[in-house]
Amino acid sequence: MTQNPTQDDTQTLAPQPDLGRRKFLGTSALVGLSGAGLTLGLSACNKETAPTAAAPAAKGEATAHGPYEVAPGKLDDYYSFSSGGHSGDVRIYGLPSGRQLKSIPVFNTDNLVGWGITNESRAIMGTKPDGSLKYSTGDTHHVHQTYTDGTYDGKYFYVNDKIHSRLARIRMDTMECDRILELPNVQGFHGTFTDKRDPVDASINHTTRVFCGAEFSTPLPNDGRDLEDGGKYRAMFTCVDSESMEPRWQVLIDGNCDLVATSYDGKLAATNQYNVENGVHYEDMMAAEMDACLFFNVARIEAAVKAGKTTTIGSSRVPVVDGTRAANKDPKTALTCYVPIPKNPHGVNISPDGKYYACSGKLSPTASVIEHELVLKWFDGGLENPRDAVVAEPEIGLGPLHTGFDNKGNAYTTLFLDSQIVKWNVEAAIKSYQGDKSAKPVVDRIDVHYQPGHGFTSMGETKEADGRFFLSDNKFSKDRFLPVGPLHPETAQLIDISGDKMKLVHDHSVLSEPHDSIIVRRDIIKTRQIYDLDEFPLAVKDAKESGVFRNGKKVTVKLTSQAPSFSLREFKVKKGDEVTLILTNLDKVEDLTHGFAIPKHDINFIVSPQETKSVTFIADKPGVYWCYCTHFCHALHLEMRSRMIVEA
Ligand code: RUQ
Ligand code: CUA
Ligand code: CA
Repeated sequence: MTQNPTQDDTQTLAPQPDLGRRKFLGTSALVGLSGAGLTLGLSACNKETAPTAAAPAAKGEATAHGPYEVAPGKLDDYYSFSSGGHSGDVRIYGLPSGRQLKSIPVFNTDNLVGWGITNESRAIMGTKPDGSLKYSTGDTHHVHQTYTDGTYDGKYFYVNDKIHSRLARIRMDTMECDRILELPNVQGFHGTFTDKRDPVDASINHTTRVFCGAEFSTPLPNDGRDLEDGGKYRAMFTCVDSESMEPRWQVLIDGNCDLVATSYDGKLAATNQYNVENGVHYEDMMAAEMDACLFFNVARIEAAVKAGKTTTIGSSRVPVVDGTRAANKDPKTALTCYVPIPKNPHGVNISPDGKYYACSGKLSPTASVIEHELVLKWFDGGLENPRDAVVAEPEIGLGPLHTGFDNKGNAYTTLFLDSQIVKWNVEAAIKSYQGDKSAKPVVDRIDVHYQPGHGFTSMGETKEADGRFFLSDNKFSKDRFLPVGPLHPETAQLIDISGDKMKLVHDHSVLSEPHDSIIVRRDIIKTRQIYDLDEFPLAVKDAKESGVFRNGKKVTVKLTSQAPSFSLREFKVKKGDEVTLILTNLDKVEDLTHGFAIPKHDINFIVSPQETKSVTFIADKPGVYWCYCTHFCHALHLEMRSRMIVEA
């Protein structure tokens, strides 16, 4: 293999596939998609049937690795923050290396750090009256960071839980979840996006809202009424305050929400809708030839909320405005605009210049390009038909899902069924739509392995899109890694998009099941390596404060850690005591984390430098229990223990 990636020929421009032959899968072809669609999906893995791409690319050969290698001791150029799907966590990777750096527990419980075990994490996750966790499962799909001036500011990022309709916030200085909110009256909270500025107040040029789209419709309120009457099921779009993490308002809509995008001027939020039919069964959801991309006029909605044109649902106090078609017929007062899009679209992404939304067809081989200014024009009464906001609809391949952008006007869309990434030029697509036969929207294609879901460009969801890398998160890895049993890892494939032709750089395995990711320049992220004792109300600030403090059956044990010992060599409690143990790590040295495990009491957590955590448990078994440091910290790590004596 050549050492010079520019001489590598694996990325030969593929012939344009015969889209006419496979054009616009008709409804009849799609009935029974669960069978046919899956067959289509998997058959695209077969080399015999895989369309396009010259032979070397079909083999999935990477270009020479050298120029992209992150040598020992060198740091990656980018962070990638990636949702972990139904693992319930979020992962951090370095790019271009693909090295996994961290898993941040969010909706899952985690032994490594004690998430779901410590009192502090349980308070964030939420508990039932009996003290047990309200939920211990979650499904993270979409991650989006806070913005200032149209680019990332490194403050927070947010991730959704589709199972229980929760939004979590992760602070980026410590890379830990600090808040979780459960949205009222919605199910299947799927797409989410931070806003980029305020639509009205020009001085607010940073994120203050997080938008949340509900994919599933339910009776409202969902308290046992209208169980069988699918016609009464409704979905809502929710706006959450990014600081207080309280819901600000909700919009009752027709159809459903899927992915969410926000405009750079703060005026619009968008969601693609694959179920304008409001069908309960999937055949119904595929009935219409056109679904929609739904736009929300943020300023008008907030004015309506202020004016009290709202209702509430069930016991929720969150104001709800009416965004249905029937209530929004006059564009000049409308809160919502439904732009028709073929067919069961998936994914809506805004270009870094803020001008265009790309909404992929999924069951149509097209991407629809919607011009931002034309949607605003419709809201001003200057555009008769919302469909006229569509300025291009190039045929790009089968099963288009998500689109990333570079800094040169090109879009990169994942093609699930074709197992490809297609590069297409937005302006060429617009010209072609206007009838210019010489305009060729599709510029390049590259095979990926296999069936990509999301794809992301470096900094591509900011105005600082840099056009260096595209990451394809693939849903099937099949033969790309050593076999590890029936459950395969997923593949992430890094593609160099800096030249005319895309170049596969490498595969890295990712644990199931990543969904979305953002690729962030490393200089934006400023983390802390050491906590501040004062952040923790319970901190044991001096080893001399250690001890056992009894209040009836409730006992508080305070101790500190300093390598290689805990401040209490032993502590005594009585059988049946409710013990709250508070541990502060007084070590100040970077990377000097201690662990604390209590055998037979299911306690295990860590404390990083200057951090305090607490746990509460019942000491219900008389005996001696060697509490020990679980996290390798010192030459005498094994000796770092404390003896819990439970007296009968
Ligand atoms: S969705 S594979 Cu959960 Cu992000 Cu499109
Ligand atoms: Cu402290 Cu290991
Ligand atoms: Ca549909």
